[in-house]
Amino acid sequence: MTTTAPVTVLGLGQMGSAIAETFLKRGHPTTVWNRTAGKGASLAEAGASVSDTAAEAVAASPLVVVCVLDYEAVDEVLAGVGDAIAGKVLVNLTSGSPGRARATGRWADEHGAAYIDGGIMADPPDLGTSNAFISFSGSREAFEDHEPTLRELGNSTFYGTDAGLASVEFMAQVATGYELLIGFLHTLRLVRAEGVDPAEFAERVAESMAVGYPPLLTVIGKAVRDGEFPPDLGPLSVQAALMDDLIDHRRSLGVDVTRMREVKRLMDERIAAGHGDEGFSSLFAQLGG
Ligand code: FVH
Repeated sequence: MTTTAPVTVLGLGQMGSAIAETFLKRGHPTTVWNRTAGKGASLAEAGASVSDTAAEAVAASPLVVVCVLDYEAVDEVLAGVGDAIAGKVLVNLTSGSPGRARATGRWADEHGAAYIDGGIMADPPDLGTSNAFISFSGSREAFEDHEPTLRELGNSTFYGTDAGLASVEFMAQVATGYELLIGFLHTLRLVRAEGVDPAEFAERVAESMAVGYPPLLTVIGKAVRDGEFPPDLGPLSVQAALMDDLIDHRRSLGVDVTRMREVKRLMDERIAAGHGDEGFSSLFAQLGG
């Protein structure tokens, strides 16, 4: 497979358009289709072939990338494609659950296509740059055959032949971000209520996180895998001593204390179980399962 292999892109929303644009810029003959006509105009000017139907677009290339809003949309698009997918490699970059990815993989299999699922962790303008991270899983053979083309989109990692694994990675990355960011938003209420500039505070947090969090995350991941918990962030017995003040401070300013209460409860439970010398990562053992 040369790096200028032909590609078809189904779905020309913000992300689908960025994908098609990236392929075009890197010299891949690119065929595009979108449910609503007209969205391919600027891509056509840049050299893309615009098809009237999804099935016609699929027929144009051995590699077919679909990136639409959700799995309801994927199902609709693929229903229109039908047997035209036979013999092709279908790469689905639409976000969704591992279960939906596996089901789409079975659909591809029943229709004679190889299936690769993917999760894009990037904003559309970052596609094709080193700021884009894409998880892939599914047919290893198809991934290896088309790896140079798929790598045009960004840093690409293949997670295994279970089609759901790319989505597991994507969902876990997205969830990590949301869990952290909702806590940050609540804390910005506290910061603002205390008369501190939220933008300046955010800059300071960005700096301290850039230094402290990468090694901490690595330590926590290893501790959870091995079931051995060092005193990361200090021993729980010391950390717990701050929790009442931390919760009271937030409550006094009308800031949400749900997550802080959870942290305190888990610390109390862990200490009561005789593990006060362990660190924050040891709260994992209190979460069950
Ligand atoms: N945009 C982003 O920042 C992110 C970042 C990380 C991952 N995603 C995922 O990418 C998928 C597509 O997102 P998008 O940003 O391209 O979304 P839109 O710009 O809203 O475009 C949606 C396209 O889906 C088409 N579509 C919707 N429903 C149907 C349907 N029933 N049948 C066929 N196509 C459908 C829509 O077509 P049209 O409305 O123009 O006719 C657009 O092409 C998504 O999974 C993100 O989570 C994006």
